[in-house]
Amino acid sequence: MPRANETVEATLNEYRDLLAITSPDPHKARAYEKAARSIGGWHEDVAGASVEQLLEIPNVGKSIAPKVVEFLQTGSMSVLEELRAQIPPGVRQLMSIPNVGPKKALALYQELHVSSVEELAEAVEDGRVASLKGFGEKTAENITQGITTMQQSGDRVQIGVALELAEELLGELRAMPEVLRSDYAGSLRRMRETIGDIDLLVAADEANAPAIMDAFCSLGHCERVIAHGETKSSIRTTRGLQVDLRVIPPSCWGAALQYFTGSKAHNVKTRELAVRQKLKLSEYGLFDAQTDELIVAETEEEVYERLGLPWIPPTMREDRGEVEAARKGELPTVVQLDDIRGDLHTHTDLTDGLAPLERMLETAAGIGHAYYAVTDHAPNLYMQRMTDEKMLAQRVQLRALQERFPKMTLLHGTELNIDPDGGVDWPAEFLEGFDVCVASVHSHFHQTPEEMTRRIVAAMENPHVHVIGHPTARIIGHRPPIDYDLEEVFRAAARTGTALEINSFPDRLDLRDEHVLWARRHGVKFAIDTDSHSTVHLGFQRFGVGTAQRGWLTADDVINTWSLAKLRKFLRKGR
Ligand code: DGT
Ligand code: CA
Ligand code: CA
Ligand code: ZN
Repeated sequence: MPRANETVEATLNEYRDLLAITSPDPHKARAYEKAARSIGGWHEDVAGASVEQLLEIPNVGKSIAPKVVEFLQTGSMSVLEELRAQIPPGVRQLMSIPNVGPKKALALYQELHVSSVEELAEAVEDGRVASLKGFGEKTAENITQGITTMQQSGDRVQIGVALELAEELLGELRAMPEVLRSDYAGSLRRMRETIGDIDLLVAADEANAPAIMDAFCSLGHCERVIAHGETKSSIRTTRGLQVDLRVIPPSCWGAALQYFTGSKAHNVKTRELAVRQKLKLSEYGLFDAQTDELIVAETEEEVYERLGLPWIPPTMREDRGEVEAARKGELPTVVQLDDIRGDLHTHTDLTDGLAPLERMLETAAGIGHAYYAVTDHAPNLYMQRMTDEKMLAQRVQLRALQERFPKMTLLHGTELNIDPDGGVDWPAEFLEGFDVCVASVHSHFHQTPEEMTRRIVAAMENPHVHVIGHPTARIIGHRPPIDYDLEEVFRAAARTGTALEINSFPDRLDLRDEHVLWARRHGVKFAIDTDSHSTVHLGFQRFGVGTAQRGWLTADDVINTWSLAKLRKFLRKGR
């Protein structure tokens, strides 16, 4: 079951958006935004919580708590219903376009009667937006850019959302005794960063297929049945994502899993390989092309083996040379979640994290980390109000907590801000005191590519900077990656011994898979970190590991799979 926290977060965020449109007081909307984030990241499930219990959550005050209780008890909030009646849903959709805020959304609706992304695109096209008071050519151009950024992600959803839904659906299907095996296939199994639709497979006796299909089409998640067949059905879920379910005989489970995992390009390669061996590969199995006799079908391993290949991890099946490498016996053994020994980028409530230090440490220890770095924000991110004194006090606190965590070495770090010239927040003497420093771009996103390249290379040349955090600063569907010379930066990372982060947050996944693959060829090392701002984020490492696998990384390429001794040597950075 999903936690109630997520639905409360989504509801408060909707209310926040509508308030931002209608209320002249921006603080009010911001208060709801903070509360939404806090509840989303709160460690306990808020289902059935009382006002008193909710008041324990940071940023949840006397005005918000009763509204959340109302929502938890009745499934809606009367104040939200009132605003929903005033503002059509399309206006809120406009706000999800990068570069369109609440004021612009309202003006577009009131002046031009625009209430959908499509209508806005038209209004930009025919010049109505540019001639609107307070808009102009430049704004219209920015809006076009925003629409493009949004459309590039299309109707695809983030992997985090899709995986959670797939696991829930599989949970329900697995409760049926007729279901012998089940799994998800498609882009989700390959761990692509966004998912077009979820592909579920169930192995069952043919006679039971109709009952399974009926059950699937009447699940609580189902908003609309798109197709209801005997062995294949598709539904649209309440969260707007399509799910395909196929029921297959247990005897050809492996062949079906291989086929429906894809990618299409990978399948073309494996089918060609079959043809060259006078075989035929389909979702039903691997057959003799002449006699049509079935050779293997039950497991993926058998299918690959009969093709003359080792089993290829799903995350590598993108036709990026994996079939050729496998044939030559040169497929790398990619990093696994179990290989990860620690996290080198995390926050606490000393800056913008939600949980206090101790709670983060308890959760990290529960995951089984051998080392764990706390890297709160440095002072140049002014909003966070960091000071030297606060940072040093946290270090004392962390050192004192060490004895409570005998199996996990606590590292004191910080997340520095790379300024426009490549400098960072503190001088060398102060940086010397940290065990690990992550450095990230948090401002001035629009420098020229030349300036940006110089900036990042300069940061890497700093002997106290160990990891570049979220190297392209993209937010999937919201902010495009910053533009610089990747080749130059990858070379400098290898030369200076600076790791590049694979930020595991599902809307970042930064560096992205293709760039990881590219950087790896330069001998760059990586850190798969969560950038956790709450205890629930500490589990995101699976997404970072998926991205690393898609970039063909081995455990040796990833510094936080190393022993502490080896890691410490890397962190000395030749000093
Ligand atoms: P998505 O849903 O856009 O995120 O990406 P996929 O890869 O999940 O694509 P999808 O759902 O259309 O199909 C799932 C897998 O099924 C796909 O990776 C390969 C296989 N498949 C589907 N249709 C075809 C087809 O027409 N030919 C071949 N060779 N494979 C197909
Ligand atoms: Ca799919
Ligand atoms: Ca599909
Ligand atoms: Zn961070």
